Amino acid sequence: MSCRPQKGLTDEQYLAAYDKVGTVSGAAALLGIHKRTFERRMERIRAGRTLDQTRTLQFQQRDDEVFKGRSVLWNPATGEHKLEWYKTDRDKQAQFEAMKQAVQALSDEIPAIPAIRKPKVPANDLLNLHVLTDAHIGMLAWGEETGEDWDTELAEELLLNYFAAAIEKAPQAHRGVLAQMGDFLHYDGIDAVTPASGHQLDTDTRFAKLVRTGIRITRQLIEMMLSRYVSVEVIMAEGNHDPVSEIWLREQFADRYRNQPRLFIDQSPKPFYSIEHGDTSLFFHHGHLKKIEQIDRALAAEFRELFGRTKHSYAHLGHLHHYAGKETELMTVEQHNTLAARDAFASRHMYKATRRAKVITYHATHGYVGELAITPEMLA
Ligand SMILES: [Mn+2]
Repeated sequence: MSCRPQKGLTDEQYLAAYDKVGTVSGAAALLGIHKRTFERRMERIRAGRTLDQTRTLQFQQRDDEVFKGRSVLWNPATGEHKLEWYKTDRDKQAQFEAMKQAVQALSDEIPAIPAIRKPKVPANDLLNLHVLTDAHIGMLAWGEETGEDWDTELAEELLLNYFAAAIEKAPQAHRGVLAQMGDFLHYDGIDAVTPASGHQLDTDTRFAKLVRTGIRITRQLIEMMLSRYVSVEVIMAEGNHDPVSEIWLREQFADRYRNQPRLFIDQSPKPFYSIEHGDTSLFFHHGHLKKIEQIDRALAAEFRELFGRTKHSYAHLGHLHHYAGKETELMTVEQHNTLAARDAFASRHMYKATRRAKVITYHATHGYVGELAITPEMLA
């Protein structure tokens, strides 16, 4: 129950109190009101927006109140109305609606991720697959020891330069797939070790910084994809260096871009992934659980239906950093190079591989139709 009208204080009373005491807090205390209430009212008075009338004359029902009745106290001798009570109750539904509106208003203030303008690509049957595997961001390689330098900063610079060039030079395709095929981050937690075997890893950074860098790079790659392709799919495959990080990367980006209808982020927690493009199917696996010799059968079994309804199938692996390709009776399998430099471990064991990344173009009906390869030297 509420009693209206309130016996509100007049502008005159505010000004008098201030004149008398000389400070805002003193005047507020004198009137028995909160200091902030006093300040707000003084602002109104200075702006010429008096509350005198509205305060004393009007009963205003709030949005979430229901008017229930009115009581009047009057003098039986003179018939004069002395006081009026307006009885209200909170309407549950209206209260809920008001709350919903408040929440809505709050979220209106959170800047939405600006929609990336849809590129004008004539409809065609092409899909560009951007393969990016074993970036090993966070790894430290010292050129004198390994032949080439690598650290977090170099990784970020090279990946973004590479990707800008690849996006620009790749043929026009309606559909784009970013296959980030694992070991994107060199280590997976506070300790710089491989999660499965605990091998000590060489790193130049702190994990929190690595997380931030990984997110920043991925966001830019995705946005470049969206600016180039009408429809974009992103795979972030678990690697043996970053099985946990790939989970939060996938989940975080799926949530961040939940209102992007042109973008699909594969959130599958299984270490095998697929894309269907007309009669063409593409499969992905980091390469730590199945090797190139067994991967075709494993994928045909895992994706039995998709494999069965498509005519051309291609499997993509990373993990070993060197190139291998073969065609089996089931599918064409490729193991991909990386853009990253070798670490001391690889260099001491004389693992040698070309640094390279590719964009492979597939046709919905004809399968593989071409590719673009870029090495770090080409970007220098
Ligand atoms: Mn690996």
